[in-house]
Amino acid sequence: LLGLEGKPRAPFVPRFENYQEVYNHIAKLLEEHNDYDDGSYGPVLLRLAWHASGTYDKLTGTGGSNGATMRFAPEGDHGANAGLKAARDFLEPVKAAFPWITYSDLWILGGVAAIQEMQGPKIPYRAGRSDRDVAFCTPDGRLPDASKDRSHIRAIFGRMGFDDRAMVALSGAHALGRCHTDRSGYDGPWTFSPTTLTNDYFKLLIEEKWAYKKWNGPKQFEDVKTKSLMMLPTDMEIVKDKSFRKYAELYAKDNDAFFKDFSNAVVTLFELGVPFEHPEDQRWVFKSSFD
Ligand code: ZEM
Repeated sequence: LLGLEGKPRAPFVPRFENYQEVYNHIAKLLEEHNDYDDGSYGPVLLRLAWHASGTYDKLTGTGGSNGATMRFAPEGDHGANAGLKAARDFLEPVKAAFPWITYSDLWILGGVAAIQEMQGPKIPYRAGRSDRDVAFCTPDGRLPDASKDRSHIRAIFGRMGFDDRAMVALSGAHALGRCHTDRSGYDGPWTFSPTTLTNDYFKLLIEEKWAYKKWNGPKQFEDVKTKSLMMLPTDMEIVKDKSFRKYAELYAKDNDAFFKDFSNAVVTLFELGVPFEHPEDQRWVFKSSFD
């Protein structure tokens, strides 16, 4: 490319400040569009980042957030991804305002902003994902099935490389958001504050009594006291399995321990399979809108 003087123009290499601008833009949109669901697009943005990342397979090195292949029909239409169009559409004006960012980096930055803006821990970030074409779509069935048991949870998250402790920490994301009958078939939120990240998911799992919900939908649990909260069969495994339960008890008692382990596990999740140029010790920490 030539500039006005006919000299080569230096290519635009975005820096931390540029990504912080994108973060700020997402934070502003989150604040403006507070009429969605329980008052925030935050939960569905986090779910988009998780489903982009959670397809990773450590044996073949396929899947993960590099590629943003959920843009394409085979992967976007997978049952597990139902409803995530809302999150992708939310980020479209951000892509238009900052065309230099890849969809792959943008979706993960959306997840980072969602967690931080919903008062969760800082999620250090590295840029460097590139968008790939439809040929890189992952096969269906790589994301967890909520109707299954502990062996399925361990198989799915083990395939990504996670241990029991990280699996439990990551599950704490279900403090946020809700199930939608027109997406997964399940119904309701896990906590009373679904737009603020807390360790309430673990507190409720351990302290409340849970019973099967009597309805025509898929098998799920409801709290006996208020019947207004829900747990998936996979959520209940977190307190039924001895090894999982140990960590759930720790996180229920100690929000700082939860935040620390959650942040570490999410950073790992969001980077699975990405061939970064930037070293691990040079991750960026974005300022939140309330910092
Ligand atoms: Zn979820 N998740 N998830 N999850 N998830 C839902 C919603 C959300 C499982 C699952 O089947 C479901 C992780 C792990 C697991 C979020 C984040 C993370 C829903 C409801 C289901 C059925 C979807 C709907 O109807 O809209 C299972 C089986 C999991 C593991 C065993 C991990 C890990 C997450 C992030 C780190 C979030 C934020 C939501 C709420 C989305 C929303 O729209 O409110």
